[in-house]
This record gives sequence, structure tokens and C-alpha cells, in this order.
Amino acid sequence: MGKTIAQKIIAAHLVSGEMRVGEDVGLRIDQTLTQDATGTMAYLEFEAMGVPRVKTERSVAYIDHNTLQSGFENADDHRYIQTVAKKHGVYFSRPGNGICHQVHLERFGAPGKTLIGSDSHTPTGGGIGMLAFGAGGMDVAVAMGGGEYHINMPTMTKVELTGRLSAWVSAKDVILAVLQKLSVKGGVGKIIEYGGEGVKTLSVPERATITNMGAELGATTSVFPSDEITKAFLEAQGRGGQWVELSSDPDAVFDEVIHIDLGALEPLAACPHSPDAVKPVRELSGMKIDQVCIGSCTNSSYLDMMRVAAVLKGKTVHPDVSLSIACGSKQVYNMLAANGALADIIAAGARVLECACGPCIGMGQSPNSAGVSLRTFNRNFEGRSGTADGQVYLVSPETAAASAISGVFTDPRGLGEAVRVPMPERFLINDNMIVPPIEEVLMETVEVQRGPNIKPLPIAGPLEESIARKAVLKVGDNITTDHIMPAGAKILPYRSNVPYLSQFCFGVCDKDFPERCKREGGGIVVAGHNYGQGSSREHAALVPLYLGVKAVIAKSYARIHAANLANTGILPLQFQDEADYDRIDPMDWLVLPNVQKEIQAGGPVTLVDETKNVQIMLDAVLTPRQRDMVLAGGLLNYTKAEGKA
Ligand code: MIC
Ligand code: SF4
Repeated sequence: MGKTIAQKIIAAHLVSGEMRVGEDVGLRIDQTLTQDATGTMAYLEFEAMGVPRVKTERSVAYIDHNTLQSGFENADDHRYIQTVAKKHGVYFSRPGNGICHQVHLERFGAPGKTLIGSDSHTPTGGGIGMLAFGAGGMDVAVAMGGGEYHINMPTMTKVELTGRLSAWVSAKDVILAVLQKLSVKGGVGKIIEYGGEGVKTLSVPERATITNMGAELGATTSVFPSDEITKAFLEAQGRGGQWVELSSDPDAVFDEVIHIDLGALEPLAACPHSPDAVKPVRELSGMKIDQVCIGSCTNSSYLDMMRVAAVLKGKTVHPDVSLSIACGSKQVYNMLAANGALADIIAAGARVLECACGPCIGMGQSPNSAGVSLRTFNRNFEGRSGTADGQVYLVSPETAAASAISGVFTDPRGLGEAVRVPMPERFLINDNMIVPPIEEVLMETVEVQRGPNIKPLPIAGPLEESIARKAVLKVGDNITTDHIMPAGAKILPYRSNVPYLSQFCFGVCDKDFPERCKREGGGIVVAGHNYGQGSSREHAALVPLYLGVKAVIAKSYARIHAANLANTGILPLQFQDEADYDRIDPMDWLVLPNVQKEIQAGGPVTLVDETKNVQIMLDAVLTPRQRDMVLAGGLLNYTKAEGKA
């Protein structure tokens, strides 16, 4: 039987397990990436494993998230990452060099390779034909040490693209259309492969916009074929030798096929506060706006920025609007400076930011109270912008630029003739901001610098025979990791300081949560569907662990977060009967009387709600390997006990 692209790459990297849907498969990982908001923790975990040198083909540490240095904390963490990377064989992309996913696509990504990154948008690499996964920091640490990366073998969805995008409609509108069809949980357990005639009309950066935001579908990852267009992109990056052709076999079997006629798409926007709350821009047109932010790993390529510059050329940003622009990489920034497009952007009145995540993660540029902010980013979760009542809409760069000038939501199709930006035959290549690691024989000469903000990470003990705790929190569907462990300029500098972070845990849902946990000696969290969607931040598991959370009981989970819970040693449990969710009230006394034995046996887990005097049956969302992991008290304990590192 023929194979899909993903099945081919998985087969070529399979170390353990069988490629049957739902089964645990362990993959060899060729490349890893980290960023600074998750990286400090990932390298602390790597150091705890005691492996002297990374065993991957290429590992890269990026600095792009925590770039506001309003105290010593971020700068100290950057020093730590720089020195630990140098010592252990990791390439270091200096602050100012750009956003991890954009730079990785330009300089390191290669078709047919596996990549995991401690960032949920790592599937951006699917745009160049990589099988790229977002993962928790511990998983990345283990992969750097040569260990396997485990996923449940996903089902295969094909998105068949036909036709060609009309003028002023862009790749962002394609993925917004997919989100409208599938919703933020429609991709869970799936790999999404793009195919069909329409693929040929999309450049690599456009494909990467689409695979990037596949993260918002909850998909395991997304991937495009590697074809002549991929080859031309790699050649233009001076890396033509890394090209291999990759496509699914004609008789490959997909579990689901979705058709999208590119020619029928129109400009779209995701409305507050969810990436799947999608409407046509024409329905919103005329709405007054306060802010426009262009950039992020979704839309900050050379093509995107050139189109924006063309729209802004000779115009002035509307007096009631603040427009910020951040290029995705130094390469893009430098090319715009060299060809004059940057001058057009500056002349129009844009506030040009450094190449980094910036406003996307709430590092500055929070909108005014109740402000309407149009962003070319990928997430508009409540509060993520840093303004609690900010109204964030996700749009294409074309819609963003057109609206910045008019001061109201504007359909860019009214701008007249399309802007045609040719793909450069040669990008400006200058890797002077990527520091290679030191040779292995000299590694002892490198002293790893640790700032006072680095605090030990919490480590769980082995699973107890029984658990009895209160239901310290009950939440609904689609709770994001931004709800569980918010980010933003004020909190992000403490990503290596779990005790400090803990004061903000679940702050968006319930400000008293941390105090209640302390008072009650920890507890159990009860949740609805798609619990933990969004970011890969393992802090959304480590911080609850620190506060004494022993288990989560949800209707269903987002993939990376479920894995992060198991990695830290918190039990991810699921209702057998969803209706039982309604039987538990906050502060009920919950008992898992035989939990250790039941987990060992791999069967259902019994819960007794002693307040209601009812018994509820649960399943553990754990593979056999994760069962052993939770029994041992998390991935670090398990890896040590197994002698795997
Ligand atoms: C995000 O977009 O939410 C982040 C910030 O990039 C996160 C990682 C983090 O929380 O540090 C992600 O997507 O994984
Ligand atoms: Fe950075 Fe935003 Fe991309 Fe996350 S989504 S990696 S914060 S640009």
C-alpha cells in the first residue's frame, strides 16, 4: 500500500513501536530547536540528564521571545543559554537574528528530516517538507541526548488545494479557511498533508504560514510536499544540496480529505478570542481599529514584508492607529533595508521593532483598553496581548496594511491592482549572528553562566497508592496554556523561576487558585474538552505540579499538554462518560483509591466523589511508556531509572 509523506518520514525514523493509528511510536530526531522562553528550562533538564554533547545532526538555540530587558532576568537567561549551548554542541542564534521558526526555515530546515522544538509552532518546518513537531522542553532535552520522541501514530488528513489565490488573498486566508472548517480541536490526532494542483502556486514561506498555524487546529503536525519550488527556495538560500523530492504515493490512503479551491477564497479574519472564530473581512469592514501589528512566525517572511511595504508606500498610517512591524529575521530586515522597502515602511510611520516575537507574546505593544487590534499572528486568546479586554483579530498582512492606512477594518481587494513580489533568486546570506558550539575537546573550558533567577525545577515523586484531594478548580472547554500559565512581558522573565511563576497560575480564570492550592495542600483540576490547547510551554504542567496538583480530569486534551503532564508526573485522566463532568462541583472531595494499581494494570481508574457519594470511571490518557513514566514520577526520573541517558 502506498504511503503519505508523513508515513514515509516516520517509517524512515522509526525506532520503536508499529505504525498503527493510535499506537505509541518512538522516532529518531534529526534536528531540535529551542527558544528562550522555554529554552532555559529545556537546557536545565538537558544538564540534569548528564549527557555531555548533543547527539542530533543539528540543534539550535534561538533568542527571540524574552527580548525586553527591563531587569537582569532575561539577559541572564540569554547568557545561560549561550554558554550552555556552546559547551554542549548547540548552535546559538543571537538576539536580533530573528524568530526561531523563520530563521530555521531559512537556514537549517531540510525536507525529509525530523525536527522537534520547544515551541508549538515548530510545524512551520512542514512548509519545507520536514516532519516537525512542537514538544515540551523535557522531550526536546531527551531528543538532544539522543533519545526517541514519542507520538501516538496519527491519522492522515489531506487538504486538496485546487486553483490559485485571487489578488489580495493570501496564505493566511487559506489556513483561516481550514480553521473555519475544522475548529481549534479539529486537528487533534491528525497529520495534515497539503496536496493537489494548488500546491504549485504557493512559495515555501506561504506554505510555512499554513503549516505554522496548523498548530491552532491542534494537529500533530502539517506538511507540504518537497518539489521544484522547495528546491528553488533552498538554492536561493545557498543550500540546494539539501533538497530531496518528497510526495505521497498515488495510492496513499488518507482517513479524511478536505477540498479547498484557492480561487474561491476571500480575505478572512479570526475574531476575539479564538483562532477559529473566522469571518470574512467584508463583514467586518468599516469597524474602527486602534492598533495593527505585523510580524510573528506566521507572517514575517520577505514576501509578506514586501507586500506590506508596497501597500504602505507613499501613504501615512491613520492618525488613530498605531502600526508596529517586526521582520521575522535579520535576513528579511537586511534585504528590505538594501532594496529600499524599509524606507517606505518607515516613511509611512510604522513603529519598526527588532526581529523577534514581540507583541505576539505580549512583549510590549499591548493595545489600549478595549482596543481593537489587527494582528498577522496566530493566536488571539483572551488576555494574551497584555490588555485584559483587548479585542484581537487575526488577519493577513495585506488586510493589516490596508486597515492601518484607512483606520478601519478594510478588505484589501479594494486596493486595486495586485502587488506581485517575485521570490528572490538569491537571499542575502550572512550567518554572522549564529554562533557555532565549541569543539568537543575544548568543552571543559566553557563555564556555564547561571543568573540568580534560575531556581531548581520541581520534580514529582513516584505515584502514590491512592490520591485524595479537593477539586480545586473546575473549568470549561478549550482552556489554553495561556490560561494555565500566562505569558507577557511581566511574567515571562521568570520562566526559570517556578516558585515566582506560581503566583500567576490560572490567573485569567481564577486569581485565588494559587492561594487555594497552598491552603488545601494541592488538589485535582476538572476540565472540559481540548484542555491545554495552544503553546508547548511545560510550565503549564510544572507550575501546577509545584502547587500540588496531582491529577487533571478532562473530557479531552490537546496533544502537547497531555504529554507535558505525563512528563512532569501529573496524571492526565479522562471521563469515560462526558456527562460525569457535570456531577463534580468545585471543592468536592475526590478520591482515587486504587490509582497506583490501576495505572500499573493499564485499565480504567476509579474516582469516588465523596462529597456527592458517587463513583465515576476514568481512563488514563497514557501510553504504556507514559504509564511507567508517571509511576516513576515523570520523564526525568524515568529516563534516569531506565538508564536511557
Ligand atoms: C506561544 O506562541 O504561545 C509561544 C510563546 O511561542 C509558546 C512557547 C512558550 O510559551 O514559550 C509556544 O507556542 O509553544
Ligand atoms: Fe513567537 Fe508568537 Fe511565533 Fe510563539 S507564535 S513563536 S510567540 S511569534
